Amino acid sequence: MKNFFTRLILVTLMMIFIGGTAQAIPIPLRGVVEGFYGTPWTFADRADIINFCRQNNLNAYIYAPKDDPYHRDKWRKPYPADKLDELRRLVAMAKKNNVRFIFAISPGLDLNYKGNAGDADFNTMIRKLDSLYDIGVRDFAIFFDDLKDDKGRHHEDGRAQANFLNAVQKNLRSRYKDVAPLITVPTEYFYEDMIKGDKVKPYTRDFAETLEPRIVVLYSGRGVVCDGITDSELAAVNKIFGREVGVWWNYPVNDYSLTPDGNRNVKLALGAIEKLPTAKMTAMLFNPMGQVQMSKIALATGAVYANNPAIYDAEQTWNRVIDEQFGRLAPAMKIFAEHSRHMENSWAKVGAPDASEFSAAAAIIMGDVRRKISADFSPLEQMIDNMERAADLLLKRLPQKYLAECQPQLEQFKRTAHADRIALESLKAGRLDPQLKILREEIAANEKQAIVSELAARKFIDDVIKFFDDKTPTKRRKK
Ligand code: LTM
Repeated sequence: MKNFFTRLILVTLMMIFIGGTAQAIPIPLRGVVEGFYGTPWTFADRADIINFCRQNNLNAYIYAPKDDPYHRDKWRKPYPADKLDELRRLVAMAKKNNVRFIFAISPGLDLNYKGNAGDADFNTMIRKLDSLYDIGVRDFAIFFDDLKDDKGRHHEDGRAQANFLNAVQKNLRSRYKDVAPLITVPTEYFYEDMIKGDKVKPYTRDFAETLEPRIVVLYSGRGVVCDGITDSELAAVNKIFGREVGVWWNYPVNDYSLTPDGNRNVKLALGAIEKLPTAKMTAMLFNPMGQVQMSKIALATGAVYANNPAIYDAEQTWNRVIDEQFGRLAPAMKIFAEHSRHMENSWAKVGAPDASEFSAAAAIIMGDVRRKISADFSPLEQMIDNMERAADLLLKRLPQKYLAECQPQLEQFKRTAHADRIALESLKAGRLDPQLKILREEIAANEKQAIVSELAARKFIDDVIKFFDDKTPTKRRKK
């Protein structure tokens, strides 16, 4: 009997859940942190993103552009009147849209903690934050990320930083009753940097022990840019800091997608937010790309996640938000975006693999031709047709506000699809079309502006060239 009742309760709970009547549990603080390197967003971009936050039930925007000098390099300097006025208008807009405008400052590059210089810096900080309080800001953040030297070391004192934060919070909250608890990012802001062996490193230990319990700590996961956060990873960091920490999530940010000559943002991160915790947490902030419009695919999926992590389905949400954002161009945008969602370099790895169906189909064909068995080229041929058509359509019909952010990548996508076709034709004919090497050079030259599908569609070109090169005696090979 007891068993029967237990099952009845379980089934009822499941029915409530499946019936969609289960209460969604949103992450309390959820939104966008403009925290990337490179040209900061414009006033219009920020106004647009505040509106986007409201539409997507995100309730926070953190102002933290690394390359706003008044935010970081010259944090002591007051904002000039015109900049302050822009901020005032954004704060008012955010308030109207029920979005918390969180003003962040990053003083760590040269902040003094001790003696007269320490007192002077503390007072300068309070004056600066007061100037933002006066234009309506009620939420403040002080960040200490990215303070490492060339050798990857930092010389920060966790206790001094935490004492500084505690004192700022005490000062603000003693004078202003309507200021929210501070938000911070420590210098060791990813798990692997907080731990040595099985011990918490001294900086993190001191910072965590000293920090006033209401101050909100954000961290970025196992690494700076990493492939998800599990509930147990989050729990381990909660334990270190003795509070529920929040997450600064580095997707879709692409400021680290650089070319050797220093071009930034060359690959677009157009995938879904994925692999994030379902356990209760206090804050989730997504760091976007400089390309504000193209960031909205990932950000909209992030909004769905943050509003109900327990039932979030990344793939389904990604399809839905692209339908909503691109209407009749959505099918083409999905084809393009699928080839531009994985971000990876020596220290970063995030986002679903690019075009996994393409890679799978290409791998089957390469396997067959290597084993000299007759290959079915049609699935890949169909995909390449679709890629070329999608690129043409988007280049022709995409509204200017999007094209301005993704034209080089679309053109590169078109080039890549065309080269894929020549590669496939070469395999079919059993001989390398000499055009293919020329096309590969063209793609390589354009990677200074745009990278697309480097581990899928572009890799296929390299694989095919290598396949023929391996068959050809070295003397007869053309470059
Ligand atoms: O992630 C954090 C906390 N800080 C910086 C960001 O400003 C930057 O945008 C990302 C991605 O490069 N990496 C960081 O370390």
